[in-house]
Amino acid sequence: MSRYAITDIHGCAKTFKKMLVELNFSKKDKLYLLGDYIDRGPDSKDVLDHIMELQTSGYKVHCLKGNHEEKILLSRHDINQARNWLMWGGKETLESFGVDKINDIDNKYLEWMEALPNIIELPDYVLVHAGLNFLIPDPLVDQYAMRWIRNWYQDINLTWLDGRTILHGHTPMDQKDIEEQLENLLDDDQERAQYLDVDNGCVFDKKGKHQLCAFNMDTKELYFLENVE
Ligand SMILES: [Mn+2]
Repeated sequence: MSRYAITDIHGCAKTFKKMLVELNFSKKDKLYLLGDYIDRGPDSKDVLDHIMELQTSGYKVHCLKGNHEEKILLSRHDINQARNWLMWGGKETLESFGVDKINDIDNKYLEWMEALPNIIELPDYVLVHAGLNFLIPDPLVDQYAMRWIRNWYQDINLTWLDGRTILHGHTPMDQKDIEEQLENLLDDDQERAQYLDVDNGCVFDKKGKHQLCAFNMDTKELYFLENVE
């Protein structure tokens, strides 16, 4: 049994499915998906279909809400949000569903996204899409930050974290920077901040990115897979 984390799939359904094959993902394993399933990439509908199908056929897949899920949900009732969302890759999401308006998307997808949590706490990991707001005494109070925050590492409260590692996505990183974060994490210096960003910018066609990253939370191995969309 292994626990895996993957984030920011952003409509890259083929790459996501290929990664699960490479990982040999089975019903004995657990998969934690850290949000941003949709937008920008070519097949957001297929990403959601595949996740929901895995969940209903007995695979253990636990999903967080990302800022892109929040954005599509807000866009249903707010024209300004919708304008933003369309520019942030929402147009591609509508195309993948073959519709012109959000309200023509089957409600089961929107309800599924609406029900997603912002955080999963495990004995050894804290999972969030973007990060935590450590500028307040209890970071659990700021649910918005969990989906949106950037540049928060310098504020980490190691006492609050109590030996756990924060796993997150949201800010695309080069492969070498993810590998360096993991090295720091595995270093035995207890004073070090404990975090790992596993977003390798799968949907962005840029040097050092354009790969989907998976992290084995038990063996602490990283996997990188070139975007195959
Ligand atoms: Mn994000």
